[in-house]
Amino acid sequence: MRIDVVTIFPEYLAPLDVSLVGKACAKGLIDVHLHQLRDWTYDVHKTVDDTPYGGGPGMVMKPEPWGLALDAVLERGASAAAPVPRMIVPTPSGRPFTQDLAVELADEPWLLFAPARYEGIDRRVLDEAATRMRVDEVSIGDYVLAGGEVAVLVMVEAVARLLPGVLGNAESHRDDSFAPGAMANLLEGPVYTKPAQWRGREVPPITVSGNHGAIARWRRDEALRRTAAHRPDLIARIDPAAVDKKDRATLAELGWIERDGRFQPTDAPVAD
Ligand code: JF5
Repeated sequence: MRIDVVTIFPEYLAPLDVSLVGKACAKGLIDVHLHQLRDWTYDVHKTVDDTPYGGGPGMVMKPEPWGLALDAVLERGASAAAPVPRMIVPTPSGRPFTQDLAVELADEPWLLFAPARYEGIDRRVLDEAATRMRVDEVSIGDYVLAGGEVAVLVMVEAVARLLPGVLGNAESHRDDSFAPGAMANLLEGPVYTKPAQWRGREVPPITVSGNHGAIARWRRDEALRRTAAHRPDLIARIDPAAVDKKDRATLAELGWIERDGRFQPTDAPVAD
């Protein structure tokens, strides 16, 4: 997979040389190209921002450097296997970045990230780019960053670990929270390793029982408990048909009962 990033802070993307993504690059599984947006400015100050039309606080990224940068990257990166990239623009007002979107992006041969600074990029840049390639504005969460670079790091790491050959067997991802499977859409419960006793604390005896059926059952209960505590929205999305008797009992103990075909808090008002 080829990944291009156009940014005024390429140094901010230095972590892409480290750890999992760094190793994937070293193995030739990912080919990262960082570009300095200011290389496509032609004034002495290398200006990339200007005041917003209509007034208001902050600055907006000027269209001309972005237009030239995108022209150059599209030309330089094009290959028979990947004639155009899929462009991703991080912004709090984008569509949510989810594991499903990471899986979709992991299937693309070429990604082009355009992280903004200031109040964002002149809209015409995205509108024109969208006539040449698929463009998605994507949010990594409901908070505001100083710029999109950190969001690019997040997305590249989430995508990279899904590429064939990036993860070793030991770190395989089939049991991830949000990955498809039996625990789909449940958060993972606690994990333990040796020593079995540490600072007077024992691991839960079930985890060393050797009873793999009972361990799987316990893990599922712990997953339900954590999900109910931290992400009640995910409990509300559980398909009641995917739930066994013990799940149902655990959910009831946690204050969730099935009503009108979905799980709801025991004390939720009754719909009429
Ligand atoms: C950005 C305008 C882009 O702050 C973010 C962000 C938050 N969640 N996902 C992305 O991106 C930087 C800030 C303001 C455009």
